[in-house]
Amino acid sequence: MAAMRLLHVIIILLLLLPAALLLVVVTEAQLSQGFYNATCPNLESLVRSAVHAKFQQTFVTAPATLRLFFHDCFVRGCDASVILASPTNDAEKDHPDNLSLAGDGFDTVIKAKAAVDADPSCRNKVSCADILALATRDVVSLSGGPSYEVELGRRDGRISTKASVQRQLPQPGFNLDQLIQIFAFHSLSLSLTDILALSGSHTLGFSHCKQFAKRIYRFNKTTTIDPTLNPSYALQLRKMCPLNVDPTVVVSMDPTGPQTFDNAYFKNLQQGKGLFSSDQVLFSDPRSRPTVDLFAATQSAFNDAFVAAITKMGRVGVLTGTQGEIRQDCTRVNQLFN
Ligand code: HEM
Ligand SMILES: *[C@@H]1O[C@H](CO)[C@@H](O)[C@H](O)[C@H]1NC(C)=O
Ligand SMILES: *[C@@H]1O[C@H](CO)[C@@H](O)[C@H](O)[C@H]1NC(C)=O
Ligand SMILES: CC(=O)N[C@H]1CO[C@H](CO)[C@@H](O)[C@@H]1O
Repeated sequence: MAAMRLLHVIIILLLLLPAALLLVVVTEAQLSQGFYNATCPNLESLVRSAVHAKFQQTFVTAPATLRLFFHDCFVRGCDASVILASPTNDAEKDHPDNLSLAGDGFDTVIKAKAAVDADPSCRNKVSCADILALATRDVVSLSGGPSYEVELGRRDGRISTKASVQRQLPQPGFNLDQLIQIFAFHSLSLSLTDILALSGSHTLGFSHCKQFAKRIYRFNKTTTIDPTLNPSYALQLRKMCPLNVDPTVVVSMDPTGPQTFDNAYFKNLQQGKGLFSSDQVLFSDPRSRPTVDLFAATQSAFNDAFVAAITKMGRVGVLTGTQGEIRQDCTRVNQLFN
């Protein structure tokens, strides 16, 4: 009889075990808004003033930081691995895709980290990954976009490889199926609405000519200009990006202005003025066109979707708890003996 009862208890425990394990995994992976409330109560204002100072020096701070956060999250998760420098030029930032990563994004994080660490209560307590997430929120709102609460508690990664960049970032020539696939690949399966809202980031910043040269010079064997491109916009682009243009030349991704975070991106798509195929396809494809129309018509619908999507993106592959480390210098992993 006692043996039977013991068996029952064991069976019940075995049944509960997976649920208990799941709970541990789930709680471990969670970020929270008040994560540093006790350890670094002034964190948000310290980051905000450092970012603001940098933004006043150069507007490029905004697009550079926003894109840096995207690249960080998409390659190995939001763990600031994109900021690590490699003595052998073999880190994520050494991949050719980094040409777009203007140095000002890196500099923003480094300056904000210095401001945070200058406060004795915060010193070496806040991850570079969280500082990048906060700085991203700040540049979006400084550029006229929405302001939002940022979830915190990320830890910094110790690994950064050039090779990991290749398959993880979307390319400007992607069609909708390829975009859906690569965004879904990132564990939290970012939805089609998330893809649209995050692509709205292309309301800010610049692109090098080579990213879309194919669309204006040699679309395919029989067609020179991509027929989904507005013809007068195509000619404008050819003027700004003549053949054999200096590879450092950049053009605004939003022809109505690269400095304001607004829904102009979606209005541009309606007029055939999406700079990349991966932008224009969001309007050409009937699956996403209704959402483009909604975001073009209603700024607040775009803002709300953007906040939801960037919050989701900020959870991709994060290290939490005792994983990773709190990097002391954002550009290098902590030395074990120092
Ligand atoms: C949907 C797939 C995406 C593709 C194919 C893509 C591709 C690109 C490319 C090729 C550039 C220009 C790089 C250069 O030549 O300088 C660029 C710029 C930029 N992207 Fe994206 N991107 C995508 C999604 C995103 C997302 C999700 C974000 C942010 C959440 C983002 C933010 C930016 C920003 C802000 C810039 C301007 C950078 C600057 O001016 O320094 N992009 N993107
Ligand atoms: C952290 O502090 C903020 C601002 O004081 C407050 O709104 C929030 O509720 C706090 N969160 C936690 C989890 O303590
Ligand atoms: C080139 O693109 C045009 C426009 O999309 C299309 O009609 C044509 O069939 C394509 N030609 C080739 C050879 O792929
Ligand atoms: C900001 C940054 O790290 N840029 C590097 C990008 O990659 C090229 C080589 O592909 C380096 O020369 C840049 O320094």
